[in-house]
Amino acid sequence: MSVDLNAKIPNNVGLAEDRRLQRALESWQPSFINWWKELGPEGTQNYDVYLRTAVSVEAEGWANFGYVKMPEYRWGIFLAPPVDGRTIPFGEHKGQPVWNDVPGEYRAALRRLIVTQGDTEPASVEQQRLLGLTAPSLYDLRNLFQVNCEEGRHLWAMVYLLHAYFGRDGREEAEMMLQRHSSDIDKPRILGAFNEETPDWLSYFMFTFFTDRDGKFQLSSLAESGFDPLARTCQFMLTEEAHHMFIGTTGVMRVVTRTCEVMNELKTDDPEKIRAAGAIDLPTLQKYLNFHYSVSLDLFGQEISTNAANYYTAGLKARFEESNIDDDHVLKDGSEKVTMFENGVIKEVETNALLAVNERLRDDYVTDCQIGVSRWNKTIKRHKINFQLTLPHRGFHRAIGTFAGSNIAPDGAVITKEQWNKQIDKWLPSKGDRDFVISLQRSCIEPGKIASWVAPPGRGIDGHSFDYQYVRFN
Ligand code: BYC
Repeated sequence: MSVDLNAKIPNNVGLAEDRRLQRALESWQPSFINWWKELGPEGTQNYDVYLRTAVSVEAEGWANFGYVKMPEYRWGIFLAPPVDGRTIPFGEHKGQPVWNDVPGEYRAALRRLIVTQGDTEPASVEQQRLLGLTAPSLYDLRNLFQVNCEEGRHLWAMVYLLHAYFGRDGREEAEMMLQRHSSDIDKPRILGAFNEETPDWLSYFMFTFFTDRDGKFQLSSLAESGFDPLARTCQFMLTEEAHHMFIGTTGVMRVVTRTCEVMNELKTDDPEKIRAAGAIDLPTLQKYLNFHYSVSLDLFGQEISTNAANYYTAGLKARFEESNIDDDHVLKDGSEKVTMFENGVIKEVETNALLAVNERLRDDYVTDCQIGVSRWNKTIKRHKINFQLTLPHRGFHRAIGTFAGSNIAPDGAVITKEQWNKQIDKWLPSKGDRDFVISLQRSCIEPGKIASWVAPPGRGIDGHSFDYQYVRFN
C-alpha cells in the first residue's frame, strides 16, 4: 500500500509496476486537464488556493494543506488499505472471499454502476463552473475550489477502475466521462440532478447539503461491495465527501442565521423588507430546499427496482451501513413497506425487501436530511422567530419512480394539475425568486469581508481564521 507521491499520477495502487495501465492513464491525463481548463472553475488558472490534497490513506494525516495553482493540483488514485480475509458481506455470495477481479457475469452491471458514479463527479464541477466569479467570501471561494478539485479526484478514482479492470470498454467509458456535459442537449450527464443549473451560491449550499448527501449514501453502499477495489476506493472517497456536506450544512445554516439577524434587527417578517436589507427571506429558503430535496430524492431510482435487487443479490451494491444491520443480508424472505402512488392514492405497500433496496436507502437519506433541517430550525428558534423549515412530502415534485408525473403538494395532499399550476410559485423558486437571489451574487473576496445575505463561518480552515488569505490572486 505504499504511496508514490512523486509519480506523474500520485497513487497507492502500484502504477509503476503496471506499465500498460500507467501509460493508458497517463494518456487520459491530458484530456482531463483540457476538460478542467475548459469546463472547470472559470478564470482561475493563476490563483494560488489554500487546498488540502490527499497524500495518504492513513486516518491520521491523510491530507496536506498548502497553496496550489489549481491546474497543478495533484489528482491521485488512492484506495483504502485492504482488510485481510474480507468476505462479501451480503447477497448470494455472502461469506465468500471478496473479488479482486471483475467476475465475468457481473461485468456489465459493475461497469454501469462505476460509470454512473463517475459521471456525477465532473458533472458537479461543470455545474459549479461560474460560482467562483461571485463568491460571498474568500473562505467560501476556497471551499468551492476544494470541492471542485476533490470531485475531479473522484472522477480519477472511477476512471482508474475502468482502465484497470474493464479493458477497451473501460477506456472508452473513461473518454465518454469527458464528452457528456451537464445539461448538454445531445450528450447530457446520466442522472437528472446533474443536468440542473447551480447558478447561485444558495443553490450551491443546497446542492452540497442535499445532492452531495446522496453521494454519501451511494458511496457508502458501494463501499461494502464484494468487488474489493470498488469498495476500497469508495471508502477513501467518503473521507473527502464529509467536508462537502459540511459546506452544505454550515452554508445553509449561515444563510438562515443572517436572515434571522436581519429579521430581528428590523423587527419584521415581511419578505420585501428582508430582501431590501439584502437577506433572503425564510419562505424563499424553503422553496430552494423543496427544489433540491426533491431532485435529490430522484437520485435513488425507482421505489421497486429489479436493478437494485440484482445488484444486491450479486453482492455489488449494499444498503447503507449494511454490516450494522441485524438481518440475514440475503433478503430473499424479508419484506419492506414502501410508499407508492397507485390509482391516484398514496399508500403503503408491503413488498419483497430485495426489490425495495433503493427505497430503503432513500429512507435512510431522508432521516439524515431531517437531522440537518432540525439543526437549522434550532437556529431559527434561538433567534425567537416563529418559523420552521420542513422537508416536503417524498412525492412532491418527483420525476423518477412511482410519483413521477403526479401532483402532490408539499404536505402530501394529492391535488389536480390546475391546483398544482396555481400554487407552484409558492412551493418552488419562481422566476422572481431566482432573479432576486441572483441579484445578490457579487464577488466579495477581500479577506475578512462577507456578502450581505450570509453570516461568516464559526471557524476557518485548517486552524486559520476567517480572514486568512485563502486564495492569492496573481
Ligand atoms: N435520473 O431501476 P431503477 C454523487 C434510471 S451522487 C435519470 O430505479 P437503479 C455526487 C436508471 O438508470 C451519487 N435516470 O435504477 C454528488 C434506470 O435506467 P434504465 C451517484 C435515472 O439502477 C454531488 C431506470 O431509471 N452515484 O456521488 O436501481 C456531487 C430505472 O431505474 C434516475 C450513484 O448513483 C435519475 N435520477 O437506480 C458529486 C451510484 N434514477 O436501466 C457527486 C450508482 C434512475 O432504464 N448508481 N434512473 O436505462 C446507482 O446505483 C443506480 O444507477 C441508481 C438508479 C441508484 C442511480
